[in-house]
Amino acid sequence: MAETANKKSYKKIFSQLKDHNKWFENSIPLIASENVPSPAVREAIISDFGNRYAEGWPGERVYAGCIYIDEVEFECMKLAKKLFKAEFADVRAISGVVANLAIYSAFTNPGDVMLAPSIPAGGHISHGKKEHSGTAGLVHGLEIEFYPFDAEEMTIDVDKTIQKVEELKKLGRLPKMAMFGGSLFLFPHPVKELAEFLKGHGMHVNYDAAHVAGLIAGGEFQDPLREGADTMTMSTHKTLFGPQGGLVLGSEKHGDAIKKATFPGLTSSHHIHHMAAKAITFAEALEFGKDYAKDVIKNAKILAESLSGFGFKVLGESRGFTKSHQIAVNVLDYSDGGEVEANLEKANIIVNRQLIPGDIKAGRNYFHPGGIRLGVSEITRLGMKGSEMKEIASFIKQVVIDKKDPKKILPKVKSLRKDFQKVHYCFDKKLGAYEYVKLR
Ligand code: DSN
Repeated sequence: MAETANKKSYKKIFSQLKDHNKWFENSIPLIASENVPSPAVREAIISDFGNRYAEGWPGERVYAGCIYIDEVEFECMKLAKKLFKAEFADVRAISGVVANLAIYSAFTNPGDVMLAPSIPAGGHISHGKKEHSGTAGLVHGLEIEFYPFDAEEMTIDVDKTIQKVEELKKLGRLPKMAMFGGSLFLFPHPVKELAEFLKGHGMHVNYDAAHVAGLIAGGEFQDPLREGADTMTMSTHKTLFGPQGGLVLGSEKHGDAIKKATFPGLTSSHHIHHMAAKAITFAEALEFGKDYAKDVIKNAKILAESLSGFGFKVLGESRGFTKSHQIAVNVLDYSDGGEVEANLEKANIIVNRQLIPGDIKAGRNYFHPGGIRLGVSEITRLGMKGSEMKEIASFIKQVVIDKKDPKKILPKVKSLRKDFQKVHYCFDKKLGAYEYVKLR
């Protein structure tokens, strides 16, 4: 009998899934918001937990069948609290965006003003205005005021923020929430310097640690909950090397509002297989996170210095380029971020184009911004160190500055990748980082 169109689609999907894994086995993945999970995390993700509902809080579910799920979720919360030294953890947000929405819902009302970083200054779409379809504006009806940003220092300007808040107060637009953190995140944000002032003006201070959660957990970035943030949100799959998901942390007094916002407010299923995988991640981060965070920051610095040495305009130069997993490069001397992203991809070097300070004023847009963003979380996890960072910088230089045919760089990329096929900083390393698992 001839193969049906349905069967053809079915087979094609599997062959594309396999091709994707093969491609990543032979690539240099530098997307700063991504990472590769451990084999243990992958095992939890395919468990039967993913087929169940467990609405509510562990021990108070609205479904039967949750005996083991409850035990894992209690353990997950315990590990999250230990990892981030937090009194309260809600591990149910299914993403960083949902974690932020939980905070907006718990501590603000539609129409309130929120202070947040703009996108070219590193803000995330979930902090954004309604007219940009940002979650805060579009979904929760918040009005957004941007922090003044110091493009030289690549961080929020403290003095100008204080002035801006005073001005907003006079205009009757005092924010109810201040959001720190974001997506382009090279240096710690001034939480210590501003939290007391902002809270003194009645603001709830949240820190979005999506990008830097693994560095905070490893004790190698800033420590927002000690520096004055009321709550901290994050996704669990960037520098924190877990499954895609979210996490909300705070103190006991914030617990009730966060719990209600998360369920029934924002989740029905909280993707319980991912919850179990988060628990595994927290245990691995407690065990290996310090070394990992140190190595990530070291690698980022070496990659940034090497790129700068080749003549690239790496942002944050006056402060040593980066204190996180990220590097931002202004590529306007060569073309634009969109073209650079596409050319590097042809050499299996995966980066993303990036709006950088000054882009919007200069009329550049997200498709053709002035920069690219690189992150070393994933290649560090694969065991790469300083000499590989230097080699990668040279590949990027050959494609972008020397304008060599990316196809000529491709074999060099593949050859570099040969020795880096396992996940490090985890308990069990048997399965290859991108090894395809067939269950059929
Ligand atoms: N859009 C992602 C980033 O790359 O920062 C985060 O959600």
